[in-house]
Amino acid sequence: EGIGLDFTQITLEMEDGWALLTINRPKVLNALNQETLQELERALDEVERRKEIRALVITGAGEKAFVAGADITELRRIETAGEAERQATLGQTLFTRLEELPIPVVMAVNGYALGGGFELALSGDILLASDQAQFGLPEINLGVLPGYGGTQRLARLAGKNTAKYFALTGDRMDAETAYHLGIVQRVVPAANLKEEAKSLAAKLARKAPIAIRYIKQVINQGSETDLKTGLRLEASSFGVVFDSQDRVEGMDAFLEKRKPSFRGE
Ligand code: CO8
Repeated sequence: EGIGLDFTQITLEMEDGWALLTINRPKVLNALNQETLQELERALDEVERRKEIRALVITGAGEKAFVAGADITELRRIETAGEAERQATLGQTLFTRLEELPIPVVMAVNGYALGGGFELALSGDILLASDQAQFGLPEINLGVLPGYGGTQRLARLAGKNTAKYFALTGDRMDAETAYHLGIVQRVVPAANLKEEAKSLAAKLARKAPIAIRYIKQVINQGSETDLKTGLRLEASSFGVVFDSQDRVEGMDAFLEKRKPSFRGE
């Protein structure tokens, strides 16, 4: 089922309890222009509005690319430093919103994830990569730097000097390397990527939504604080989640030797 049918740069489809968002500009390797970012924003509005959506998968159209970065044709037309800063901030805000979405976001990286495309992938919760995927921050080769969070998220995820290496050289890494650096959680043959993403999203969609939301939040916020603050956050969230009906259901189901049915209450 297609939802948000007036999109022209992306598609948003409702699956069984989860949604599939595809960046759909294959002729330019799904490069992100302003219109695409605006549609992404609207897609997130829709995803948050529809409570039946319990996981989101993001991928790129076509065989070759996930997203090959910001649209360089548009980038070239930016005239002032102020406008460049404004656009970087807009993109960052959108990717942070994605990162903070109360449902899990699976990035199904089906090919090139470069520049803004790598930065988009880095704002997801779980990265599945095709064995054909390539990651990189080639902004340096354009005489600029990553502007949608790449310098920050890659350094936090893979370490400072790993981030420096890739941002300074513009070198690309393959999926296997990204896996070993802890950037990607699983590498699968290209032909299986869709199926893998589908079954992962379906699995996540069956979990208890409140617990899912707090797990994401506690790990995200906790990784930005000291251990003691993070532990307090974990304990208080544990208390909040313990108050849910789904907690009763989960534990009863275990004791009654049946599958739980979580309702997000
Ligand atoms: N923007 C615009 N067009 C693109 C982009 C892009 N990022 N990437 C590819 N295309 C276009 C090509 O121009 C080409 O168009 P045409 O058919 O009209 O010639 C078409 O897509 C197919 O691409 P190629 O022919 O180049 O395909 P190849 O297989 O030869 O190469 C590559 C694939 C290696 C992925 C190559 O296309 C490439 O290097 N692309 C650019 C990658 C890049 O530099 N990305 C970083 C962009 S900058 C960025 O992301 C900054 C983010 C932060 C911005 C913050 C402020 C706004």
